Amino acid sequence: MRNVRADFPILNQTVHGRPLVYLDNAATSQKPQAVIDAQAAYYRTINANVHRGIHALSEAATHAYEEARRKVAAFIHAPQTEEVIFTRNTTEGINLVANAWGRKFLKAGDAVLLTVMEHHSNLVPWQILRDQIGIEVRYLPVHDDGTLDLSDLERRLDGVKLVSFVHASNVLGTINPVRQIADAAHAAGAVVLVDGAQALLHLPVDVQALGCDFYAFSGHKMCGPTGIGVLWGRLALLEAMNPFLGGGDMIVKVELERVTYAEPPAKFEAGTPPIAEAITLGAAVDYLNCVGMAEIAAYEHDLTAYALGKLREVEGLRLLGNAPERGAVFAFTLGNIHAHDLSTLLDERGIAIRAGHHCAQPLGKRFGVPASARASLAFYNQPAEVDALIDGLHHALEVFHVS
Ligand code: C6P
Repeated sequence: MRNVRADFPILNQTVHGRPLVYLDNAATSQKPQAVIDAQAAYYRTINANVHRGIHALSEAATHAYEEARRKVAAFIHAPQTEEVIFTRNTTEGINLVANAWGRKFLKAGDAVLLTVMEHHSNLVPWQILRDQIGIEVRYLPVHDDGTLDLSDLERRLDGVKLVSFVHASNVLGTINPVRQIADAAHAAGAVVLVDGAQALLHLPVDVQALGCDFYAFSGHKMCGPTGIGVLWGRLALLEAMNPFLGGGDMIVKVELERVTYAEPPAKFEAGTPPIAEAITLGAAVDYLNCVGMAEIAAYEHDLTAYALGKLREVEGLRLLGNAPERGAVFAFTLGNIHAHDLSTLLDERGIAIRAGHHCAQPLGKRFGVPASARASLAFYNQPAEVDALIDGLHHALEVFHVS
């Protein structure tokens, strides 16, 4: 893993005169040179619109775009390539399900089950449906250690049509038991959507083994570019759903009186798609395959253990969540130092972390912490960067005279 660092040119710089220590990977990941090159190569050589022109460039762009879809499908072990829909990001994937599935199959009084550890992107779309069509929104509680409270799952599933929850928490680091929840949800007749935003960079993901029906994620959080995401869904569900956005490329025939929609995935990709971004996401998948997801997971497992040990030694540090199954995401408070002050002090040392509510305000409320600091690691981080963070935290304690 020491060698992979050289693949990321952005990491080789100083910030405020110090070597950059980038520990904000849950917000967005950095991009290897191969990915940066892939986007430039697309624009340099085959830039054209897809699925439209009968000319060499358009055919090359269409081929590369569809090849990217095949790469993504293989990466997540999707049974069929047509089940991979390109979106803008995780948020759009969840909104797609809420609108195209939810508005067709949910009616007033139907329940959806979420959890208290969701990112706003998996809360607000359902709250909009609650406010607009009268569905009930329920929440699985979270234990003090940051695991989901599944003790009453069967009862909570009564009357539930859809269960939607995060694979890996962007605050607690918790990795949820997707299969267990999906099996229980299916036994209760519910459809299962998983928010995989924080998983793809860190774990091998197999949607068939997870047993879910939909899985949403973002390209920018897995070494790919911004502006591209993926919604995977079981073909039968995608076929039964309403379209999401209407326009070009998602139709077979348009007459003034009627319209015939295309089959998935085209049905959900109205308008000119993010072509360069999708192709570049394909390059990110190639890169991650090359490093190896199993190797990444093993490396991060050790790095997580190292970081946890060091963080626990810092006096006055309160870590949010302590789940046995967890990733390298550490949200914490330090004495009574405000997270924003902490982040500013660390930034002066070239250390990038996130501070605030991390777009999970109900979770912050659950832990009585409206704002926390968060360090999130990736496979290109090293133990020495954890040490730099720990030094920075001791410095903050001195500056704020916290003993
Ligand atoms: N979390 C973070 O700093 P988008 O913005 O659509 O690419 O991803 C949304 C999203 C959904 N679910 C989870 C679990 C997430 O962590 C995120 C994005 C970033 O934690 C930015 S708020």
